[in-house]
Parts: sequence; structure tokens; C-alpha cells
Amino acid sequence: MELTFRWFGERDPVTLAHVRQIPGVVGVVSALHDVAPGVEWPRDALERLADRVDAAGLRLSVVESIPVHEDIKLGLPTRDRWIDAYCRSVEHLGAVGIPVLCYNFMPVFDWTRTALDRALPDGSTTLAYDHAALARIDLSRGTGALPGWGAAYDAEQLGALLAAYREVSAERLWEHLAHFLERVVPVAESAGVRLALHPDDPPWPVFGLPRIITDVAALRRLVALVDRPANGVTFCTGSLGALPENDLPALARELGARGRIHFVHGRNVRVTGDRQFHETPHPSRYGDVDLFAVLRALHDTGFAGPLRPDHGRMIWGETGRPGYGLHDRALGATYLYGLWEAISRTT
Ligand code: DNO
Repeated sequence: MELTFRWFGERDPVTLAHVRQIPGVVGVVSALHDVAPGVEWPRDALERLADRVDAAGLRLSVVESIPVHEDIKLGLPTRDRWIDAYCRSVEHLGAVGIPVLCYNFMPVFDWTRTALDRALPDGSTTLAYDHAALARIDLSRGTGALPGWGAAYDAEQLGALLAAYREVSAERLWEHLAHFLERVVPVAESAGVRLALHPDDPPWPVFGLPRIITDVAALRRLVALVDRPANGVTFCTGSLGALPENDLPALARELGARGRIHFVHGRNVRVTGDRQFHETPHPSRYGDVDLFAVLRALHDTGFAGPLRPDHGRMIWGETGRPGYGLHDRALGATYLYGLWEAISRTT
């Protein structure tokens, strides 16, 4: 296992110097954050990013993420042009020596929460989701008010996208994913890049949009779509853990044994009701994810890829990018590193 940490580039209040001081962390997970979705990533910009990370005494282990253009997910006639651009970006990753690409196939919205500052009894704040609260979010003015991630749409763009997706059932979205993977997986394989599809977060439809990468059956179906080693997953314990029926250790064992887990996001959640959860500190006892059992399953299957602590709470008065402060993620990293050491030394 290679312990890594997400870094959002020069504008991130968490610096590479901070990351370098977290025990056990050797790799960085990052991206080019100023390229428009769909556009080919310039190789020289990737080289500069990798050099910057090297100069800090770390390595660029994973790109998270290259966004998949909505035309690809919608299956529009223009999609093959965007897929070509995606393939060129994947080739550039390979040329620069970045071995893993984390991406997602969620229509319009990436990870979604209904609160970014839910207070926990210990005085920290965390990210929370409640499906009933989601239904009350007004999208008529675009995504401006929505928490959490990069893409933003004004009212007109969002209205057009939501209307276009009315034609796309879950099965159609699967077909569009297959079309994408049939073209990108062979390119990734030749370039020496492993594709790691991130599960949908949360793992159910939001705002009437289909979401398909949600559970054990979906992940099995995904790896079978194009049955090649380069077609794998990001095993995100927090996303998958929001659905109580997902047996995470068993799934880690199954996909790990097949060599299809290319990246791991370690995070914990407490499920508080139907489609309702909040994020917790990483250690197993605080949430519903048994991270010890997941890591043991990964270890048993010989997992040697990158793992990063996922979202942290805001603690010790820190302010910053929701889910991506320094302190609690660093505690998470140390916890995951400690679990891995204990498992390694006792098996
Ligand atoms: C959230 C992240 C996601 C992830 C993308 C991958 O914190 O895990 O935004 O980066 O879904 O494409």
C-alpha cells in the first residue's frame, strides 16, 4: 500500500510542505484544476505538476480526476470527439508516469451533501446528507448555492442539462459507460494507466438524475463491461458505506482478488436513517464502516496501490475547503497507516 494525500494545487491552503510532514505519506493525488471539462490535458502542464510534487519530496501517484464531458454521459453524437480528447489526456498521464486515474460517471453533479458544517458533539463540524433536505434544494437559479465541488452551472445551462438527462435511463447510462470504456480502456492499457472509477456519492439518484455505480452488483457489472485489468475501481469506503446493504470487506476481498482495486479512499460514515448519513472521524468505532476489516481484506489480496484518507471534519478551529482541511485528514492518514502496519506485522 502506498499512502497518499489529496492536494488541490497551488491555491490549496494545505501545502505540499504540510503533506510531506504527515508520517507515512509518500504520494500526492492531484489534478489540473484549470482545464475546462472535456478539453485535452496538455502534457507539459502535467509534467510541471509532477515536477512540482517531486521537488517537494513526494510523487504524483494519482490524477483525481479528469472530468468526463456531459456529452459522453448523455450519449450525444458529439461524444466521440470528447472521448478522443479523453484518450489523449490518458496517454499524457502515461507518458508522464502517472499510473492511476480516478474518475466518475455521475451525471451533472459530483459528490453531493446537504450540509457542510453539521456540528458533532465534540465541537467539530462535518459533512452530512439527508435526502429529504435534498428535495428542498431549489435548482431554479443554477448550482451556485450548492455545496462541495468545482463545476458550476447557471440556471439556463442547468435547466438544459437536466432536461437532456430526462431521456437517459439508468440502462442507457450503462450503455454510454460501456461505449466510453470500450474506447478508453485499450488506450489506458497501452499507456500503462489504470482506470479507477469512483462510486457515486451518495450511491442513489439525486435530483431525478440516474446514478448507477452504487452497490456490489454495479461494481461487478462495471469490471465485466470491459474485462481488462486496466478497468478498475476507486474503492471509496464512505460512498459505498452510505448503503448499509453493501458488505465492504467482502467486496474489497472479491474485487481485490481480481486485481481491480486501483485506488482506495478511506473514510467513515454514520448512517442515521434511510438515505441519511453524516461523516465521522476515520476510526471504525465512530461510524458504520469497519476500516480494519476493509484494510485487512485489501492486505490479504496483496493490495499494493495508492490509498488516501478521504474527507476529514473541521477540527481545532481550522477553516478551508469542505472535507479537505489538513488536520483531520492527517489524523485519518496516521490511523490508516497504523492499521496497515499492524495488519502487515500480524499476518
Ligand atoms: C469527493 C471526491 C470526488 C471524486 C470524484 C472522482 O470528495 O471523492 O469528488 O474526486 O468523484 O471523479
